[in-house]
Amino acid sequence: MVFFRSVAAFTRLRSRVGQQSSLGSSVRWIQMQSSTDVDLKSQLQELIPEQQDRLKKLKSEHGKVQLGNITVDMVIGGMRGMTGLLWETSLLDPEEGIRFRGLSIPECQKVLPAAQSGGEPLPEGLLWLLLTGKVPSKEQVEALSKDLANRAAVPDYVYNAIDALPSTAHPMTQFASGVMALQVQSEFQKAYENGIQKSKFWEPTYEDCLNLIARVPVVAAYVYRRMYKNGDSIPSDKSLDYGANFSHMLGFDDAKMKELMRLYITIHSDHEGGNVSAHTGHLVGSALSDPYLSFAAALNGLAGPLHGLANQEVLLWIKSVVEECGENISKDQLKEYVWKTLNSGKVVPGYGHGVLRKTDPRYMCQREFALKHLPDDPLFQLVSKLYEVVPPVLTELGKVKNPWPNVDAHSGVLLNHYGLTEARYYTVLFGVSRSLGICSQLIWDRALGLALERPKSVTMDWLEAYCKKAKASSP
Ligand code: NMX
Ligand code: MLT
Repeated sequence: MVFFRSVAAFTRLRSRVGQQSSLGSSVRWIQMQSSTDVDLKSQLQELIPEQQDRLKKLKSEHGKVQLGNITVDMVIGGMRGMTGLLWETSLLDPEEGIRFRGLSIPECQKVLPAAQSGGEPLPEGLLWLLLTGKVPSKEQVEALSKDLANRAAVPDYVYNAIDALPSTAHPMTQFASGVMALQVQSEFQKAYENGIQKSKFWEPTYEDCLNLIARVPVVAAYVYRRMYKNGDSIPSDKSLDYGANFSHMLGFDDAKMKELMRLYITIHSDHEGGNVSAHTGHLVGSALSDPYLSFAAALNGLAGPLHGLANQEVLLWIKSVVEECGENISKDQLKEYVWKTLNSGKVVPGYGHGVLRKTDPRYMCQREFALKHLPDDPLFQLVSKLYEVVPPVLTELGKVKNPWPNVDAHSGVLLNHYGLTEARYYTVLFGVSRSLGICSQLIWDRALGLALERPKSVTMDWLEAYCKKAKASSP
């Protein structure tokens, strides 16, 4: 639960958000920044002792409360449904989807500052929200935007490390290598070597995280221009916000593409802590590996086809549909194509989820963007047809727990529309965005002194013996 501090701001907010159907009849309390201080680090300095006390109290008063039963299915089945991680920045509801510090995506679109009135949220605002739990003012977002722009210098050895790879290497390999090379500048590693106190760990972590978030778009854009635009890099423009500048460095200056990039970075940033990339970042960070090491590890998880690489797979799959059947494919033909994919042992990319049991709200907001800006795009129309055709087929398959589309089912056709057609690059965009969520939580991991992650594993022998014993002792 987030609490509200400024009455005037709440009144304004309620008149803007109060009628949101997603809020239902319950009044939720949204915390607006009451401070006019535009320095994010000093805001955190105030918040951290409060949250440390809160965690201490939780542990001392409720440390022995049970959160559920672990079954053999859960141990075998990828720990699905097993509550086992503390993750402060966002929470995922299977039916409703993600909430960033309590705010749904439509709420974020309403209350976070935008580049233009009624436009998409600025990712810097979302970063402020993830870190502080408070909705920032426009001035605070502008200050954070400038801070990030001033941190964005990337040393030449990072480019050289990328250049050492063949330009045909997968963009995620090049991107993760660039992030590893950025690690040379880790403040946390230096501070740790110099014997920093545990209570101060969060401070160099904060510096590393803000530097990393500032620098990943530069590295990502370098990879794109190297692979697809003859190495002709575009320097960053410090006058632009984070999303617009990334789009600019990639070579896309269309105002709508910049809006899309702001939305894209906002919605892909965080999806609670159990997904492969977030969990990996948190796990590696729990060994006190610095944020660059942790985030590079997270990227390697994101690069898997069941996780972030699915956005690449979706566009390639859609293009294969068009190649084989044309753009004006009928629903019956499409259904046949979906079955052909399934019968060949492949998954339908962009559909299904480990937690969600409804259409992903990240899919819905991208669909709304498409309906507003590109309703006649033939690939968008194909994506819309798939939305009707795929869920009944996956339901008929009988084993899929969630037949509905996830975030990756939509992103490619939007990017493709504005000229970013190179599908193999798409997961890099996801990675840039995910730096916001993973780094925000890493700062809190160190501020709260969260423990080394070390769950217990068992063998099949152990499980069989345990179950035999449990059966024998049951009445
Ligand atoms: N197409 C075909 N089969 C599927 C699909 C799908 N889209 N989704 C689930 N299944 C299968 C799954 O492979 C499993 O089969 P088996 O028992 O033979 O191993 C069965 O249905 C049960 O899986 P679920 O419990 O529904 O899903 P799970 O939690 O294991 O996996 C995903 C979740 C996301 C990995 C899975 O739905 C999938 O492979 N989707 C396609 C890839 C994708 O879009 N990934 C992106 C997820 C979002 N992200 O960005 O990370
Ligand atoms: C994500 O955004 O990380 C994906 O939807 C996967 C997940 O939440 O498991």
